[in-house]
Amino acid sequence: MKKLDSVDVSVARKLLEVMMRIRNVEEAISSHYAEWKMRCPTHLCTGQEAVAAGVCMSLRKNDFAVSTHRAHGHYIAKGGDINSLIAEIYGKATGCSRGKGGSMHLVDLNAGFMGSTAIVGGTIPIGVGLGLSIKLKKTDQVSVVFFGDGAVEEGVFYESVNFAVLKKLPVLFICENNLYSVYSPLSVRQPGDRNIHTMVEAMGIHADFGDGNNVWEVYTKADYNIKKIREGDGPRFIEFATYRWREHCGHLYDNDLGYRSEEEFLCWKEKDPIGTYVNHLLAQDIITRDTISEMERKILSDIEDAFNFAESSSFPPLHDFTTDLFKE
Ligand SMILES: Cc1ncc(C[n+]2csc(CCOP(=O)(O)OP(=O)(O)O)c2C)c(N)n1
Repeated sequence: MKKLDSVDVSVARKLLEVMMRIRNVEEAISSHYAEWKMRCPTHLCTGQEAVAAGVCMSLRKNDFAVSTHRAHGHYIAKGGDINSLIAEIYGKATGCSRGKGGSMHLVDLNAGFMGSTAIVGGTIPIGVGLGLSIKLKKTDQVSVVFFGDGAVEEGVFYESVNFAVLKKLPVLFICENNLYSVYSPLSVRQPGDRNIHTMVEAMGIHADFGDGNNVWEVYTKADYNIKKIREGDGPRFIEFATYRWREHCGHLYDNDLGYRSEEEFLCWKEKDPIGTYVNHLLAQDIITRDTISEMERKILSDIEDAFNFAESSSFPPLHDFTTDLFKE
C-alpha cells in the first residue's frame, strides 16, 4: 500500500470496519442457524468480504447495486440496514423485502440495493437495465453488478455485456471468482488455458483482474473504474480472485465432501482478507488494537440488536400474501 494521506487513512479504517461487520454478521447467522428460526437457505460469503467492502467504498447511496444468492456482504457494504437483513432472513414483516424474500432476495431501495436473486445470472440484465435508466436520465450514477464465476457460463451474461458495451452504459461488472460453482471447479467447466477477464475483454469492454482478498487493491481498482464510468467512459469489468470458506449453501463447512482439498482450503484461509489487512494496518501504524476492539464491540452490539429486532418482529400478515407483485 502506498503512503496514505489522512483521507486515505479514514478509508483504510472504514474498509476494515465494513469487512468486520460482514464477517461478524455472517458468523452470527451461522451460530443461530441451527435454531431453525431462519427457514430460508443462506449462502455465506465468509472469506470474500474484501470484494464487497472494496467495491462499495466508492459508491454513493444513489448508485445502484444488484447481487446474487450470496448477497449479504454486498447488501451490508452498500449501506443496507442489518436489522432489516436479519429480519428478512427470519421471514419477518420488518425485513428489507417484508419477509417475503429471505436471504437470497434482498432489496433495499433506500440503500440503492436493487435486488438479488437465486437464479444464477438473473440480476445481470437487471443491473444493465438500471444502467440504461441512468443513461436515459443523464445522471452520473453507476450500476454495479456482482456475480460469481458460475454466472459467466450463462448466456444472459454475454447478451448483457454486449448490450452495455453497445450502448456505452454506466455499468461495473464485478466477477467474484471463487473457483467453484457449487461443487464443480473451474477446471471441469472451462478450458484450462482460459482466464475469464481476457475472454470478456474480447467483447470490447475494459476488463481488469485483481486479488480479491486484498481489500486495498479491490478498492483502488474499483475506485479508478467507477471514476471512469462516471465520466461517461462506458461499462467496465473486473474479475477478483477470492475463496468462500463455508459450504456452498448453509452455515457449516463442507470440505469433507471431497470436492476441494483441505490444503487448498487452508492455503486460502492463510490469505484471510481481514487478518492480513489487520496485520498490515497495525504494522503501518494506521490503526491500534484498541481501535479494532472498539470497532468490534460496536459491531457485536449492533448485531445483537439486529437479532433481537428480528426475533421480536411479526411475520407478515396473511392478507399481504398477494401484495408486492409486479402486477397486482
Ligand atoms: C440458472 C441457474 N442454474 C443453476 C442454479 C443452481 N445453482 C445455484 S448456485 C450455483 C453456483 C453458482 O456459482 P457462482 O456463480 O460461481 O457463485 P458462488 O456460489 O460460487 O458464489 C448454481 C449452479 C441456479 N440457481 N440457477
